[in-house]
Amino acid sequence: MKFFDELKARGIIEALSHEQELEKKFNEGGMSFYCGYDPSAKSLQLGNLFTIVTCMRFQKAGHKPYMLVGGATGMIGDPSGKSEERNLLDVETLNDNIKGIREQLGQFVNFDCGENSAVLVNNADWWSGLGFLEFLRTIGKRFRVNEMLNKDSVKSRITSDSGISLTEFSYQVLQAYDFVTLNKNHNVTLQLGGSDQWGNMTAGTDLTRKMNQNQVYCMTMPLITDQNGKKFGKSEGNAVYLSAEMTSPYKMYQFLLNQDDSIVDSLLKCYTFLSLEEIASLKDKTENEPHLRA
Ligand code: 383
Repeated sequence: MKFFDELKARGIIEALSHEQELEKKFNEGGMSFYCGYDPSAKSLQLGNLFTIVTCMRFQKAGHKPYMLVGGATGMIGDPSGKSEERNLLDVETLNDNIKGIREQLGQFVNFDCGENSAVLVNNADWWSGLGFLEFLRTIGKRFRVNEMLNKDSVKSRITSDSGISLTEFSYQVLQAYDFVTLNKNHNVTLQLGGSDQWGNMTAGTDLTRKMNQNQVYCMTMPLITDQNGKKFGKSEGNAVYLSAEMTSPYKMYQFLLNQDDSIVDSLLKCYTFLSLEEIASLKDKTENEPHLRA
């Protein structure tokens, strides 16, 4: 099965910026792509893992991953999907978190497989040296505030009592310019992210067109929900972390084992490398021989 069809069949694609072009490019291989992770905690969680596993699939299909740790964006806080302004993290906590996340990202994608080896990048490398006036003159000028106000992440907050700070309002500009920088320096042409990231990602494709005169693309993955429509990956309201110190392997195992039969099929498609045939046969067994479940 072609790579694009496999992504579709597994339910991994929520939205594509350019469907037909991307179908061809995904199947051909050789794209450099990126996905970003903010250091908001010491460890990534199950929700992030879906996107990491997708990055592994793209790498196996011959594309080159740039795994971005948001040393700069983590200092600001993404308003996407958040109903309230967040507290800023102090620099020491951020540095600890960056270290933890770098180590985790290193365990999944392959950093030593020749031409399409993965690369770790940190957006603090290009943001920390940029002055405010220079920022306003070179990047700020390219943004229309009315378009920024139209992003879901901002729109939902504007109408709330607490509103949104200039800090969080500016977040989309940071992520957009990351795409411009990775495109310019590493020829990255694709960004992957969860559906909560669509607004930030399309801000990046627009800005890359304006600043680099290059066409770049994005793909989002669906938010995985449980049988009640709640965000998957939380146990009693707490995130299930990938770090064994923060969530014990036993607890993670129990969490996964306790998932409702009705979502197991989609979890296997998104989180594992089992073939679609194997998953179909497991689904069949779950439906017809539920009493044999181990
Ligand atoms: C920062 C700078 C970039 C590109 C992306 C980022 C991070 C992004 C974000 N992502 C979430 C995170 O960090 O906030 N603004 O926890 C999550 N991701 C991925 C996926 C997801 C998103 O790391 O939907 C779940 O895991 O996109 O919520 O230049």
